[in-house]
Amino acid sequence: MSESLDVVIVGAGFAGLYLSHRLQESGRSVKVLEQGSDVGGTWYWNRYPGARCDAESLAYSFSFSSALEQDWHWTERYAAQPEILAYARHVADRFGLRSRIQFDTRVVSASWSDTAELWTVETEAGEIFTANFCVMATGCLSVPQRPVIEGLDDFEGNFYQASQWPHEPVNFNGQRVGIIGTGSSGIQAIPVIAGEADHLTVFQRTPNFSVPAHNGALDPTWVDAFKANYPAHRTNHKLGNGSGFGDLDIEPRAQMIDPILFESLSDGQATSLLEEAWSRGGARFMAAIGDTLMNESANAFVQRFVHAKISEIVEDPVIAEALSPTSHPIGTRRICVDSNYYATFNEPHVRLVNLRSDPILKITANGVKTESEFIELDTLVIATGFDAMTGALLKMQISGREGRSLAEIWSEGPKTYLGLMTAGFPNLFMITGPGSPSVLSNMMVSIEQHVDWIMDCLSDMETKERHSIEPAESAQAAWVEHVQVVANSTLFPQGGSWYLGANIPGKPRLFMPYAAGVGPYREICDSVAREDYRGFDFA
Ligand code: N01
Repeated sequence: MSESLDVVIVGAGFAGLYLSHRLQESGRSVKVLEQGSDVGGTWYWNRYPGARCDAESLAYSFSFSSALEQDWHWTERYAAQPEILAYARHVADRFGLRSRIQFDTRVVSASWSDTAELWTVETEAGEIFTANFCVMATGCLSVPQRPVIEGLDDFEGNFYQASQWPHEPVNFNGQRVGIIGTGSSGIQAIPVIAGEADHLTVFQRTPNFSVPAHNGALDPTWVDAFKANYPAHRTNHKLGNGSGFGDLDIEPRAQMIDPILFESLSDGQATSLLEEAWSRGGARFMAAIGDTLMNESANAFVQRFVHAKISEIVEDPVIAEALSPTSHPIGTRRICVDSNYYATFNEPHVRLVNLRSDPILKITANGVKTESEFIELDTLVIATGFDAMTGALLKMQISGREGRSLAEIWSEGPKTYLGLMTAGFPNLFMITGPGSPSVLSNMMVSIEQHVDWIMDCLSDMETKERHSIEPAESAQAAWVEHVQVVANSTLFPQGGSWYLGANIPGKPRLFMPYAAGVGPYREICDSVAREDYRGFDFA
């Protein structure tokens, strides 16, 4: 039996929630298929100790309902995973979204019929849904990457993957714990695990740059004053030339701030800007000097500043050096935001194993064998990242016109127009897809922008009696090239990061997110719509 709908959405994270709300409001029939047992997407799965957002709570939240933004009380500057999940649940309940969501449902395929002009979406259980439109709200970091390490499956102790953490509490008391992976997840988890475990061994292959969060409880007076200006702040976040994280001063700043360029600063001035940003905390550290991600000298200066900070915090100079990244410009791998990460290595029961000088040979039933020693463990945690941006899409069998598969068409890297659609796949939208600011932005800003754009597009199609939309090959090719040109004008491609697919063996190397900033990107999308959806073909 199949169910026929206007729109099928895959994924009930924040993107799926907001889109289903807008569709429901517009009177369209919609079904959301979600593989988890609840809403929340990334915040449903990533329950590892210390998991919290690296965007500030007042910015990492929906703006579409002023009643919601006024009513919801964030307790901390950077909300922890349980609070963000509670927020997602609140949104689902408040807007009556649950009745349209089918949980515990994994989509295995989506195929377009050229004759019926419909999508057929099939689940693992064999259920079939047909719809005029299919929207992939599948998240950018939703397919965990399991490292290829000999013997990983042989470990007989407790084993956890950060991005698939159990729902029951995990207790590390009295245990010898090992953790592999020092990206954002590992850097958040390590201080918290160290607080419980008898002994913690951190297996680090590549050190990452991390800045202090200076997290803490939010001051209700500050929150009230900020919320009094919420619309202006939101406009600022959406239209600014940065990543949409925005300023969190009480008085909203100008939207387009002229960046302070490195060459206009003396070393002393540059250092004071960095000191101020370091003591304020958070990822906005990267914006202290406006061309840090464009100018190698600026970047090297900022790197040296952070190396000096690591040396100040970490007592053992050998460990400080091992923790200091030298393989990539700062910010070209996602900057981490931590609470006591570097200081954790001063604890006598915490050890760093530098896998560059002492690689893992294999994992055995009871520990990790490196080139120089055997480390016995009761518990092993892996925080080894994701098949980012394309992983969830390519895990499904998606086929478009003439049965051509997305995997085949993207075999040399993802090709999209605006990160919203792919040529040959009519009526298939992606939210925060490759080619849009996506993972380089505040996801809430980008999700709302994509959903609003899609809703306007659907209404326009209805008015003009158009049944299908897809990008023209030429517009798509020009966009793919533009995304690369923008990326190549920055230092990002030097990062060797998951932004490029570099963490997955065999994955094509292509810089996937659009690096020009959320404001300029929004302006492009809006101008495309104003010009009768320039670059799209309709049937
Ligand atoms: O994953 P990562 P993540 N042997 O890919 C190591 C978002 N996020 O889950 O660099 C040994 O960054 C790997 O080493 P290397 C955020 O956007 C946000 O931490 O490949 N080590 C690296 O150290 C973030 O960027 C938040 O040499 C191996 C680590 O595993 C993104 O998710 C919180 C290995 C993977 O780091 C991904 O972060 C968490 C091997 N075989 C995540 N394979 C917040 O909002 C991999 N590694 C704060």
